[in-house]
Amino acid sequence: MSSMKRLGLGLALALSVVGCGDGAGPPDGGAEERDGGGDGTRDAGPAQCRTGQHVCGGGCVDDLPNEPENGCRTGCGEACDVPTGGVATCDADGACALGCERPFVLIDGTCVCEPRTCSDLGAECGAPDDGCGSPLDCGSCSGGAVCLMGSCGCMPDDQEPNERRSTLTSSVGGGAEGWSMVYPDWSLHDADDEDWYRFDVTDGGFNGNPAITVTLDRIPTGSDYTLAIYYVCDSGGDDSTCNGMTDNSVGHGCIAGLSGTTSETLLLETECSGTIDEDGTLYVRVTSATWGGSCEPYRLSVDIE
Ligand SMILES: [Ca+2]
Ligand SMILES: [Ca+2]
Ligand SMILES: [Ca+2]
Repeated sequence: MSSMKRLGLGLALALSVVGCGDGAGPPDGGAEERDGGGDGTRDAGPAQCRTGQHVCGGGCVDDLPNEPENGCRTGCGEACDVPTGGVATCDADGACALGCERPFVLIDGTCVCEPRTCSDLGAECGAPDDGCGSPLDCGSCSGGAVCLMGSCGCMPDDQEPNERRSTLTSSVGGGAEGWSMVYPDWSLHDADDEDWYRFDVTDGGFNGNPAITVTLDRIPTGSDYTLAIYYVCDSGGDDSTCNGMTDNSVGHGCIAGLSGTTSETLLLETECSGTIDEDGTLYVRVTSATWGGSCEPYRLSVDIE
C-alpha cells in the first residue's frame, strides 16, 4: 500500500472513530484487543459498532465495498490473501473467503493441485499436461492418423484447402495429347473433405479432339469415394461428352457412381462448338459417399489422348 493510501486509511479511521458508537455507550465486553493509539483511534475501542461500521484497528470504521481488493466489507483496507491456485472472494457477511481455480481444489483451507485425467481433458491421444506440471499418457493413434489437439485425425494433403472449384489458384498439371500423370498422395482427410483439381488442356491438333481419361482407384477399405470430371472450353460453346452420369453444372461433365472401393474411370471427349480449337480446362473432383475413417491416400490418374 502506498504511503498516500496509508494516510487515507488513517484519516478514514480517525474520522470514523469520531462517530463510532454515536452515543451508543461503551463497549459491551472488550473482546477486541486494542492497539493503544498512535493511529488516531481511541484507547477504549468498541467491540460493537453501529450499522454501516465495523471494528478495525481497535475502533469503528465505515464498512468498505464488499470486494477482495480491500479485504471485503469488514476488512481494514488490505487485500484478502490469495494462495497459489486460489481465488479470493467476499462472503455474504463481508469477510474474505477462499476459493480455488481448477485444477486446484480446497483442502483444509489451502488450494491443492488435483491432477486432471485424459478423460477430464477429453484427450484420446497425446501427452497433455495434467494441469499440475506432469504429462499424461493418453495413448497414440493408429491407421496413419495423427494426434491433433488430443484427437486422432488425418493430416490434410498438400493440396488443401481445395474445397471449391472457384478458389483454385493454379493447375496441378495438364498438357496436349500424349500427356498423362499419376497422383498417388492425395487423400480425403475427413467425411466432408472435397478435393478439386484443375488441369490445363491444350488441343495439339493430333488425333482429332483431346480425349481425357481420369481414373480414381486405391479407394481405402471401408470407404466409397466418388469421381466427377468437367471440361470448360476456353472459347465457350461447351459441347463435350462424358460417359458417366451427366452433370453440366460446370461446362460439360459427368459423375461416376460405383459402390465401395471399386475404382472409377471416366472418359470425356472434348468438343467446343464453333471452333476447331478445343483448348480448355479440366476440373476433377473427388468426394466420399462413405468415408471409412482411413487416412490412406487414393490414386488419381489423368490421361490426355
Ligand atoms: Ca484432400
Ligand atoms: Ca479438400
Ligand atoms: Ca464410388
